[in-house]
Amino acid sequence: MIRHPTSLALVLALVVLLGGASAGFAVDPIPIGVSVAQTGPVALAGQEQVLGAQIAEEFFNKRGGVNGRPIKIVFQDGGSDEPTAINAFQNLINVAKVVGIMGPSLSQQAFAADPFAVRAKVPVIGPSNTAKGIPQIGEFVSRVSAPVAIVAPNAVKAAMDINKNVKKVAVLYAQNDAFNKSETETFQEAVKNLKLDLATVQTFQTTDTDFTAQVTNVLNVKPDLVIISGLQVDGANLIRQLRDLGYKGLIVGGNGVNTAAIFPICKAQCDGILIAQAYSPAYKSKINDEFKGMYKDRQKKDPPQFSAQAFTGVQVFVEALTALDKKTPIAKMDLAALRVALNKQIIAGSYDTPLGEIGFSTGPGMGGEIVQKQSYVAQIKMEPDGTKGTFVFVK
Ligand code: 1QQ
Repeated sequence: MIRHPTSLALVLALVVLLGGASAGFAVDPIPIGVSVAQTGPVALAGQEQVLGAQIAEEFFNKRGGVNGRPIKIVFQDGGSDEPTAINAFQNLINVAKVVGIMGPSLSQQAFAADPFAVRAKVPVIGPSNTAKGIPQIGEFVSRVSAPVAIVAPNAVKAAMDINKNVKKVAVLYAQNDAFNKSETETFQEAVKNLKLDLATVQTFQTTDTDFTAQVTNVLNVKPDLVIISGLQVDGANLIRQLRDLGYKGLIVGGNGVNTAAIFPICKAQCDGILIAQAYSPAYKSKINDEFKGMYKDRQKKDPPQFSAQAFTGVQVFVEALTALDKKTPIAKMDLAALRVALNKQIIAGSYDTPLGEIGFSTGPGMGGEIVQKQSYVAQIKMEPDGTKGTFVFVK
């Protein structure tokens, strides 16, 4: 028997709280973590990923979310380095209690942060991790970003189509970054396979700002083609200095410079750079048209690859959750079981996305690699005054 009025109030409050919590669980939004570079130099690409994820959240919630239950994207800045990405992952896993994480931006960060999710049995979808070995980090890691080995050689072939006399090639890469080391391996292999002459290989750091020594060595071999693997800021500065010091031939850039956010750095000198693409705005499908429309409403231009891949990562979570919920109502599952079942469902599914119809490889130690048919090459076209530019698709 409760006599004291405060005890009664306490019990009532408890009843309301518990009742509310259990009723709320089924209708509360499903938290999906997104940890990409919102700060630091990689935010040049990360801001495009944030936008892609926000558009996906709005798009799929308008469509009814997960069988009527909305999703909520929980953003946690992954920064541009490994410690920030690791912190963000731990926060999303332990504090925000997300069902899964899309992120981080860099392969370099993924090799450091993904193991924390693997140990906690939390599904991770890489939105832009293209280095060799990402899905092999562990059973809970997949990616919607086609690996460099599949995408990058297309840009070298495109350069040879444009200049049939390409023979001598100079390669430069950032040696302190996992993605760039992986990408340059692919580029150098492509150069050899295409019977071109790899005249020099120059290295730099993603933190470098002065590339005079490397550019001088490149100019000395008189290359017909220069291939660069760097991140956004270093890559764009290197391109600018190559042109400043007199290089006039073709340039192939890697995924690191695959964003219009480099335009303010290399300005008119960004013109002509060839970059392989895992997404084309011209891809014909209903969902791509819808995604493109929503992106254009906001940005007044076609969506870039990083936004399309981020949209796709969220889409995979939503559609896998929807399929899982139809088999086993997820509101009745505890979080640990849900995360494990969700990971299985992600890998098992196939998805009609802005990137095309995609799926994932399966098998022991092989799971989680994206299976995607489409790949393209774009060439940057700048206005002569260097203020504006576009990606023109050439393949
Ligand atoms: C990687 C990449 C970067 C260029 C993404 C921003 O492809 O780190 O794998």
